[in-house]
Amino acid sequence: LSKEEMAEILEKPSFDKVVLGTGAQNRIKELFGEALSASQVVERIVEEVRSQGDEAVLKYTKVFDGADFTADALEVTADELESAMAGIDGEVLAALEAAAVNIRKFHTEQLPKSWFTEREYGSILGQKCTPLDRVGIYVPGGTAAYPSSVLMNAVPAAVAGVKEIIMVVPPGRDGRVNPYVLAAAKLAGVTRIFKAGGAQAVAALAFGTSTIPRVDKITGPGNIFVTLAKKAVYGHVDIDMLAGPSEILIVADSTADPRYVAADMLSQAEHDVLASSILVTDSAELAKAVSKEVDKQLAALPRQEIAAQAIEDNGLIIVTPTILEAVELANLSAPEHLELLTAEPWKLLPYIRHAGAIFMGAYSPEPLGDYFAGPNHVLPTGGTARFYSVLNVETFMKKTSIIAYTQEALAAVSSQVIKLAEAEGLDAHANAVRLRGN
Ligand code: HSO
Ligand code: ZN
Repeated sequence: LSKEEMAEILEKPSFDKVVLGTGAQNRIKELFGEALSASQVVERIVEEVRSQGDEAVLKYTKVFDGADFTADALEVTADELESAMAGIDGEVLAALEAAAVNIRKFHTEQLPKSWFTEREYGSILGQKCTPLDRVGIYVPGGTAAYPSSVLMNAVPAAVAGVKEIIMVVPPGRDGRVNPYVLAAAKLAGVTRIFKAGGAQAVAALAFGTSTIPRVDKITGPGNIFVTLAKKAVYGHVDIDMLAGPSEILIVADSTADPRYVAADMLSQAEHDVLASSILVTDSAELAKAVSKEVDKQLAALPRQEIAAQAIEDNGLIIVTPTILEAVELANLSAPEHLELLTAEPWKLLPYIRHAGAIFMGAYSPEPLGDYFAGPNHVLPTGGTARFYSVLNVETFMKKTSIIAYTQEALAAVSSQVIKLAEAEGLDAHANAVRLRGN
């Protein structure tokens, strides 16, 4: 196949082309009195929260989450946090703690340094790194309420030095939040937690309400409504990225164990019916064995319905003439997760240009990165690894330039600065330099 044909096969569904199911469409008609697209729904909710604050947040929390609150019950209390910590499985808590240690350690290595450099005549130039004041972390609800994602968002923010980390998470119908999510928030150093989700929570974080404070940046994954809401508020606040369904692409040669390949493909398939799992190999024999193995392992999975649908719709096995052509397809796909299950993965690494995270060799399965190794699991999807980075400490920081000239240093360049100002017709600019003499 040509490169263009391959690109078409590897193309992922775009988040702004998502067609809502008939159930959701009917619900929208019922709620808003007319048929609306997902982005129109989001636009309305964002505007309503912007103008009416808590009232709109509470209204949509009741409508979408089935939880009926007053504004003073939106925030998770210290008692609720304590009882969540006390009520969860001790071994899970210990594993979360160990994961948090690894994540903290890895992200501490990423801390950028402010720097200063000396130039002619005693002038100094520099770059100052500052954490954001207040950030908002979105955590999905329901079966996608992952404590690991709480750690992956909040720990880097804390390492960056962010003073206030505000978390939002949709409550269940009973008004409660998954206790493991609360425990992870406590471990990670989240400052305040609010029981709100969807576009209404994103809007509340972006514009602030009487109860929910306005933040400077919103990070974290969510469903299509959350993603569209982040897009809608971008510019009022910063956002991390527009995340879509999980993806894995495995480049494997004949030395790979088909059981490992199949298991790793299914690990992402079980996330979502829209997840994509792709194997690219130079071994036709491995391709056949993996195909068999996927069916076998799938049959034993509790989430087999979701995983089977994902494999059916977006599962692919591609056989290439050489392993370097397999790597080229990986670059074309720019997957969220790329596994190199080859005899010498380090030899392939220099050829990889586009991937969110790269997992090297047989003993670095993707779920190790999801939970424990330390690098972040909030990664670019949908081919956006071409231009987005993995969530990291600098996601929660910004850079400011420093310029410090001496009189002599300014005098040495003033005629040239004045020339440029004059060329742009900006005489006040020229004056500011001229006045200081030369
Ligand atoms: N693989 C997901 C993250 C995750 N996995 C959370 C398990 N829990 C991100 O692509
Ligand atoms: Zn995962």
